[in-house]
Amino acid sequence: MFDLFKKAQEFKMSRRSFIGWSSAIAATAAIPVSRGLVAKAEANIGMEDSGGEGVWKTAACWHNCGSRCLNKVLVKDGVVIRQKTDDTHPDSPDFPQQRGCLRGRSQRKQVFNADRLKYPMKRKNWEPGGGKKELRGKDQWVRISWDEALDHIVSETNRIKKKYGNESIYVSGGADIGKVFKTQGGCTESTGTISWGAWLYTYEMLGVGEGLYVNGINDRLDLRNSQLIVLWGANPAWSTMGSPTYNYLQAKKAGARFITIDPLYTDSASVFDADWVPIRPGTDDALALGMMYTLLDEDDPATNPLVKWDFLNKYTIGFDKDHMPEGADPKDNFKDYLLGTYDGQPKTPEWAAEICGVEPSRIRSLAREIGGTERVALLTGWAPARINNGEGWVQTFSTLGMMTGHMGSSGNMTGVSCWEYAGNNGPMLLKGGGAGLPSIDNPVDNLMNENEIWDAVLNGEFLQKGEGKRKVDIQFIYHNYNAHLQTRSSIGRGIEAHRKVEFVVTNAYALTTNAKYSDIVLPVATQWETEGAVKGGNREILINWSKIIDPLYESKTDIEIAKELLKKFGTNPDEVYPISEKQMYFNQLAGSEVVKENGVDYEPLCTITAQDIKEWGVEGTPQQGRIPLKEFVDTGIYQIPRKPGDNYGFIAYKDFIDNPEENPVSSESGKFEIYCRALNEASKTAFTEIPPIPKYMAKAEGYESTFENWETKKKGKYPYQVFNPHYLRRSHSTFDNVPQLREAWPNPVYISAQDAKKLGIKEGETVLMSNEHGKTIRPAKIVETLMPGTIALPHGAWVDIDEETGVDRGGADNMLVGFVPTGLGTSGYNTARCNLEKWDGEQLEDDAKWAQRIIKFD
Ligand SMILES: Nc1nc2c(c(=O)[nH]1)N[C@H]1C(S)=C(S)[C@@H](COP(=O)(O)OP(=O)(O)OC[C@H]3O[C@@H](n4cnc5c(=O)[nH]c(N)nc54)[C@H](O)[C@@H]3O)O[C@H]1N2
Ligand SMILES: Nc1nc2c(c(=O)[nH]1)N[C@H]1C(S)=C(S)[C@@H](COP(=O)(O)OP(=O)(O)OC[C@H]3O[C@@H](n4cnc5c(=O)[nH]c(N)nc54)[C@H](O)[C@@H]3O)O[C@H]1N2
Ligand code: SF4
Ligand SMILES: [Mo]
Repeated sequence: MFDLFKKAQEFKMSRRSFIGWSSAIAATAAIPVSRGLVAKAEANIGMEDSGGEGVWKTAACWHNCGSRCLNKVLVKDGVVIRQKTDDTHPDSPDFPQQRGCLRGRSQRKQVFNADRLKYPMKRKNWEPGGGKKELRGKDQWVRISWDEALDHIVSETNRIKKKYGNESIYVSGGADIGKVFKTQGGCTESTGTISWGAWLYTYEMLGVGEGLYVNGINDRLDLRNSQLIVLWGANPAWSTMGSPTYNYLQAKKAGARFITIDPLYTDSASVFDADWVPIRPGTDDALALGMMYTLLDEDDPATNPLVKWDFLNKYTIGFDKDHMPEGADPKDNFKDYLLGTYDGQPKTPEWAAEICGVEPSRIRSLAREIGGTERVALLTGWAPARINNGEGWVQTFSTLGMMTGHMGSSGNMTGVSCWEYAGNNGPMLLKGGGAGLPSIDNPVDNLMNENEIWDAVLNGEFLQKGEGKRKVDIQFIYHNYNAHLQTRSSIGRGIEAHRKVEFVVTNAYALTTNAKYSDIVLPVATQWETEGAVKGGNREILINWSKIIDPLYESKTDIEIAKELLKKFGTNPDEVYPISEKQMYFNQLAGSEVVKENGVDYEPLCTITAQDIKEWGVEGTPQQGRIPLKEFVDTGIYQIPRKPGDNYGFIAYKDFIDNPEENPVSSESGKFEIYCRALNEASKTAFTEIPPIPKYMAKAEGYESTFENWETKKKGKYPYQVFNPHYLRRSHSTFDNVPQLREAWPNPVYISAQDAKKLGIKEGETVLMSNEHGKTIRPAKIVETLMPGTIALPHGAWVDIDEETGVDRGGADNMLVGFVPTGLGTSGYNTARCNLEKWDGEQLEDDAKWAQRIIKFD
């Protein structure tokens, strides 16, 4: 997953001051964990808490934040008194420290938050069969014992299974609870394209993406060889904390120029002093087509070589009628589509401008810059693909890289730069070991697409991939280790679905949205309260965190809960967990590997002695590795120092480019497919048809749908486009309940100064965003740095619905995102539209001042 950022251009914000600012937020008083709230702190193996100075231990920062950093806590007398980040070695561009962000440094505020759930509880008006189901989300809570809670879960499971079958149990988030239900006859599960948007289901067929996780770009040191870096819908300064922003700055220092193509002038654009090309969400394919038309139009191999014909001819199929796959209609080639030979519409910059909002002259100059520069990094985040009908974006973006030949050589790359791989791709140089648990099959094969889950619950059918519609009658929802009601489309439909079924259970450590709408809630321990684990991040690091404290209050770890449930079901927990949690942790350490200096082979990371095994009290075999086990556990990180010219560099697609016959890509033809038969074919049994070549398509609930009449440009009921940048105060919904983070990063909705003026909205005034899916309010942050006509509603705020009006005051993005399954089933989070107006009710105060969700029992 990731790393960090630094240094500004315009603001002259230095790395130190930026980090210093975020750490200032976290640097508050020690958390009182006495009063019986916290049991004793566990010493690291071999590191005793002397009770004197205390001991620094590596604490988990385990969230899906797109990064992974080193976070340390000072434990003294069983109390966590301070946090710090990576100071294990001096910081340098080649060997950067893995520094934590404001969220990681506030981790103890989350672990010891006053809103931690203390006991198992049930909804007051719940009874077997559901009781007053309509009260879900607004009922009172009653404290119950673990025994009672588990008995209810087991008896309801058995009742529901008997009446409706195992298919009627939907376990969201899988993990340990999924395993339990798989041993009890199975359960329905779900799947989706969530993070990746349209990349997930398409990359293999198109032959791009280098196995997706490697996403088709080069490693960070090679980035320094790019002359031009285009960040196309990517904002590492917000969505990949850790080192990526710092790494990009090294490329800048080496001479690279930056362009960002984004509805928002981002902090990344500011830090990199980028030229900003504002664009409407979900219209990037139109821009790319307008650019490709320009390339074709202006290309002259002798005087102005903009199109890399050799590249197209050797490595791709489908560009023109002479390079079509067998069986395809030659008229279906991409070049003739661009020129409008058969459809009568050349995809000129003027045509594109009307859709994407970028001036035709800028479209032309962008094409010339990208086509006319020798070494270019075309980098996109996943956001522009997290749209309805998103497949066309993957096709157009990739084709632009092929046409300009910016693939497969030093300084040239076209692919996804995002999450833990932002600006730094290539095989992992370190690999964590497995826990050593058996895998458990699910006897039920229902897999609901997450772009229709709540509709499936309400309507009783879903599309089983590759097969067709299937009936389903979900009567039990068990949420574990996810925030589905919050993070999947259509919270409104989700709440309806939760109030329809007979039983809802959630494991949670605070009253999250999932938990709030449940019948029974089980308090789960955080990762600070588990044995420890090894976790990868960017390709150069492996992190190893230890147990900090025993589970708080009556909470139990995920595995303990699963084992207790198995016992109650009459299944021997050893079938699923034949080894202890400590053994699982040890296995991860013992199985961890590090690349050898040749950059190809791997060796064990840890040297383990018979004495180590005895001290740990586990089963194992002594082994020779790179560093002593104790050193890895005490340091908490192993990081490979890099230097230019080392053996760890990576150039995406290089093998294919060097020898395409020997090293074909993953597509049917073995070449990059501009014409992709397989994609078109797969879409015929999915939601909507996808053309085999990149073609512009108006997106469901996209820009065109903001008009009542496209010809006359009369706006419709929902004239504003709304999209969801991933936001620094939280990792999705996680951390949103931490008051200190709320204070540091208020959660406004960003609207453009032009729209604010038109609507008479003033800074800080509460505004209402509404559409047929829901309504939500937020204070307005008026900025000059946003594409007019668009609204940036930060992703992941905890929904907080007024039951009278149905209006959410939390600013939850998925109040406005509906279920519009398109293409192969991509979640279309960034294609939504709504009305925007002044809110005539009470003005919102800062949510940092809101009461926390602290449960009081009668
Ligand atoms: N509108 C809109 N929606 C989006 C997106 C968007 O951009 N716009 N982005 C999408 C993306 S990219 C993603 S990845 C998804 C993320 O979707 P989710 O994975 O559902 O989101 P999180 O908030 O990370 O949920 C993690 C949950 O697990 C809980 N948890 C944490 N640790 C533990 C533990 O040890 N045990 C248990 N049992 N629970 C734990 C946390 O409290 C939290 O409730 O959201 C997607 N949703
Ligand atoms: N702070 C924070 N960081 C995170 C996360 C988080 O919740 N919080 N989540 C992590 C996860 S799981 C993931 S998957 C990644 C996601 O990483 P990304 O998908 O890269 O992140 P986003 O913030 O959604 O979008 C990146 C940029 O794209 C822009 N954008 C949005 N829609 C469009 C569009 O249609 N066209 C163009 N050109 N630009 C667009 C946004 O304004 C934003 O500046 O982030 C990770 N990082
Ligand atoms: S939340 Fe993510 S980016 Fe922040 S410190 Fe933790 S691992 Fe690093
Ligand atoms: Mo994600």
